[in-house]
Amino acid sequence: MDKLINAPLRTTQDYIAIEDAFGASNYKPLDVVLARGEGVYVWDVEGRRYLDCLSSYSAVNQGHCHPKILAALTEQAQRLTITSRAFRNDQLGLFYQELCALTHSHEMLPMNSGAEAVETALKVARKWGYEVKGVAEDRAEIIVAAENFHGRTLAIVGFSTDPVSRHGFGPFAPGFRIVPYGDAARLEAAITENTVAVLLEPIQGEAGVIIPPPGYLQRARDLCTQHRVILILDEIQTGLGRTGKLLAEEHDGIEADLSLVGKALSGGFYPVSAVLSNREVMDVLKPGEHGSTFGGNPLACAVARAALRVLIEEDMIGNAARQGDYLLAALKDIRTDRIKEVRGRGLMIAVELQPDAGGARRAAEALMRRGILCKETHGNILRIMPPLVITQDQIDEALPHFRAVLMGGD
Ligand code: IF1
Repeated sequence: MDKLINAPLRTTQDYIAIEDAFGASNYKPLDVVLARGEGVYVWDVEGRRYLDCLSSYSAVNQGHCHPKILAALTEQAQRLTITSRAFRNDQLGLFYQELCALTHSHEMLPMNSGAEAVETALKVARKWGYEVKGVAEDRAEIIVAAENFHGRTLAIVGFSTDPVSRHGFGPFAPGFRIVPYGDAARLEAAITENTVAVLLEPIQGEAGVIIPPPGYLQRARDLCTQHRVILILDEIQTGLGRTGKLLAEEHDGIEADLSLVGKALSGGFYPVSAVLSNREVMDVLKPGEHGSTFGGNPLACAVARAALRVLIEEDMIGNAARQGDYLLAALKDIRTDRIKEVRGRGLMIAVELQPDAGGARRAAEALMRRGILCKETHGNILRIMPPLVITQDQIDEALPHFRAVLMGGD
C-alpha cells in the first residue's frame, strides 16, 4: 500500500491499480482512464482520443467542458457558491423563471441528483393523494413499469425489477405496483381508488432504449386524467434534447403533471436536478416539509442557466434530431445477422445484438480500441448516445468502426 501511495502515476495501469486498491467495487468500468474532455471527445492519460458515445449517460448533452457553461461556473464560484435555503440568492429565481418558461411549467423544485428528484416527486404525489384526492393515510399506491430505472436509493430500488439493483438491500418501502412497460390495458387494470401516481420513463434507458408502442404514453396520460392520478415522467435521461425534443413527452404530444430533469441540466458540470409541475400539485408542500442542503444553490443555478442557454442558442436539440436520424439510418444499414435490432429516437440509440453474437461488452471493448467509448447494458445491448453537438463528419468518422465491430471484427 505504501508503495502505491508514493508511486508516480503515469500509465493507465498505474491509475487502475490505485482505484482497485482503495475503491469500492460497485462498478466494472472499461479500462480507460480519462484525463481531458472537449466537445464530443475525451482523451486518456496516455493521450489517446476517444469519441464519447455515452455522454455520461446523457449528462454532457452540451459536450464536454462547454466553454460558456465553464465561464458561468467560474464566474459564480468566485462570487457565491451556496447560501442554504434559509436565505435567498440572486440566481434561484432566475433559474426558476427560465426553466419554467422553457418547459411551460407552473412551478419547480430544485434538487441535486436525479434520484433526489424522483424521491421528491414520490413524496409530493403521496401528499397530494392524501390532501387533495382524499386517499386514506398510508394507503397511497404508485404504479411503475417493469424494467424501470429511476436511481439507486432504497425506495427506488424497492420497485426495481432488476435483481442486481435489489438483491441484499431489503426490506423495501410498500405502496408500489409494477406493470409491464408499454401495456396500457395492464396499466388501467392496476389503477385503484388509492392510486396517486404513475411513474414512467418516456423511453426506458437502462433497459436498453425501449420505446413504448405508439399511443401508449397518450393512453397513460388519458388514464391518469380520467382517474385523477398524477402522471410523473422521468426525463432525467430522455430530457433536455436527448431524443431530438426538449422533453421526450413532446413526441407524443402530452404533458406530464410532474416532469423530472437532471444530468444535462448542468451540462455535466454539477449535480443539478428539478421537479417540474404543470399545475398546483406541488402546492401541497409547506415550509419545512422537504428540501436539501445544496438544492437550489446559486452555483448550481448559474451553471444550469448557462447549460439551458447554450442548449437552445446552439440548436443542440435540432442537431440531435438531424444527426440522430442520420446515425440511426446508417446503423440500420449495417447488414449482419449478428444484429437483432437497431432502435432509437434522436441521439438516444441502441444496437441489440443476437444472443450468440459475443455480447455487447466485447463490442464495447473492441470499439474502445478503435477510439469510441460506448456502454453495454443487459448483456446484448450497446447504447450509442454521443453529445448532442456531434457533427455529421464526426459520425462519418466513427461509422466504419461501428460497422467493423458490429459485424464481428476486433
Ligand atoms: C449509475 C444506469 C442510466 C436515470 C433515470 C433517474 C436516474 C437515472 C432515467 C437517477 C440515472 C444513471 C445512474 C448511473 C448510470 C446511469 C444509468 F445505468 F444506472 F441505469 F443512465 F441508465 N432516472 N442513471 O437514467 O439519477 O441519481 O444518478 O443522478 O448509477 O451508475 P442520478
